[in-house]
Amino acid sequence: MALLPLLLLFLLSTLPLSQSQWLSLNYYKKTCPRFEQIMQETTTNKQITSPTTAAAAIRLFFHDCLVEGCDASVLISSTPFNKAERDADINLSLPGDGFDVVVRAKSALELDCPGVVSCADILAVATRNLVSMMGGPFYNVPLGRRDGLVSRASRVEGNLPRPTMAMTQIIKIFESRGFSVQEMVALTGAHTIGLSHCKEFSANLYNYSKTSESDPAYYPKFAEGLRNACADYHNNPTLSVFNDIITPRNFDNMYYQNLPRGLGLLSSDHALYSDPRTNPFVDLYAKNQTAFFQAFSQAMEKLSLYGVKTGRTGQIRRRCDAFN
Ligand code: HEM
Ligand SMILES: *[C@@H]1O[C@H](CO)[C@@H](O)[C@H](O)[C@H]1NC(C)=O
Ligand SMILES: *[C@@H]1O[C@H](CO)[C@@H](O)[C@H](O)[C@H]1NC(C)=O
Ligand SMILES: CC(=O)N[C@H]1CO[C@H](CO)[C@@H](O)[C@@H]1O
Repeated sequence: MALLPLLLLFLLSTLPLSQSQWLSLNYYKKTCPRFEQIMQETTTNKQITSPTTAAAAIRLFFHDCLVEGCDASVLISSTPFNKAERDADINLSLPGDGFDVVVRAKSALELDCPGVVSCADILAVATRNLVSMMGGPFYNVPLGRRDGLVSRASRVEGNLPRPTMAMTQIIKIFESRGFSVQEMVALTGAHTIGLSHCKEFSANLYNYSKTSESDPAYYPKFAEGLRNACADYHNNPTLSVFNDIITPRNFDNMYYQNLPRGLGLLSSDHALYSDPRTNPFVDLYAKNQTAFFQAFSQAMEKLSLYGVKTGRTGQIRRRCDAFN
């Protein structure tokens, strides 16, 4: 009698086989034993020669995962027949170093174990390695993602957060993918490193309102510094500013400490502090870096499993920028 419910439970638990059950930490142990070592060497060398790589790769990974899942769809180049994800307007600023670290790792891995390692796994592990190289936490990245078969610029808009979006809309983008407000706040702590181009926040600097040249959410001296730094941004669109001006090269919790001081850069950064739904988590992570690192690790591992392709829904690309 007690067997029946047990059997049912067993059947139910095997039915909706979640994708992440296909993944495992030692997925390449037999097929590509030097995977971890090659990834470590490639990410370290690349970061030492190009220190902007870490931030570039983290943002690239985030954009990859939110559109079609973590399946390297963002790495595909456009063809005359398909305008790919990376050529959506929002990517204009996805920096080359993020793509390059993946290409380098793929080349090295193809020499060692051809046709085995997916570009999606490479991007996920490169991101993890670079986070911890910058002083951030180390977290597990289960492996076995396959590379996606779809990459379309038209699927990008609305699926990625923009600094000008209302907090309700940003929260919706994350919640519709199963990420809580707290997880969203923790993930956005990635703005503790990297850059933003002036055009992303210039509307808050110049002619902000009738009564104020810049957004009063900025500490006045910081606003003045930003206005100077970005003065020529119309002529020079490459002008950019550190997301965390206090410790731009350390992965720490300074991003959250900056926000109450008016040292946030993007409007969405300011909103994270001013919105009552997100403010308690900003407060928590500003006070306690351990709590931030734990939350960031868990949320990044969860993000790395989002929309993962397995079996026939994906392939192992020969080149990361083209479907086979
Ligand atoms: C809450 C919503 C978010 C918004 C509105 C947002 C928006 C932006 C914008 C506009 C930039 C500047 C891009 C540029 O000018 O080059 C940026 C940079 C960056 N973002 Fe976000 N972001 C968000 C969340 C995230 C998340 C969740 C992550 C990662 C887990 C992330 C990682 C990064 C990184 C690392 C950079 C620096 C890139 C570099 O230096 O090349 N962001 N973000
Ligand atoms: C600010 O706005 C005013 C009126 O709308 C305009 O005349 C002026 O050129 C603007 N200044 C800048 C720096 O954009
Ligand atoms: C900081 O957070 C960690 C992890 O959540 C917790 O164990 C620790 O007690 C917190 N420290 C303080 C001072 O609140
Ligand atoms: C790096 C990159 O691919 N940038 C592209 C992003 O989108 C714009 C507009 O579609 C393209 O012109 C860029 O080349």
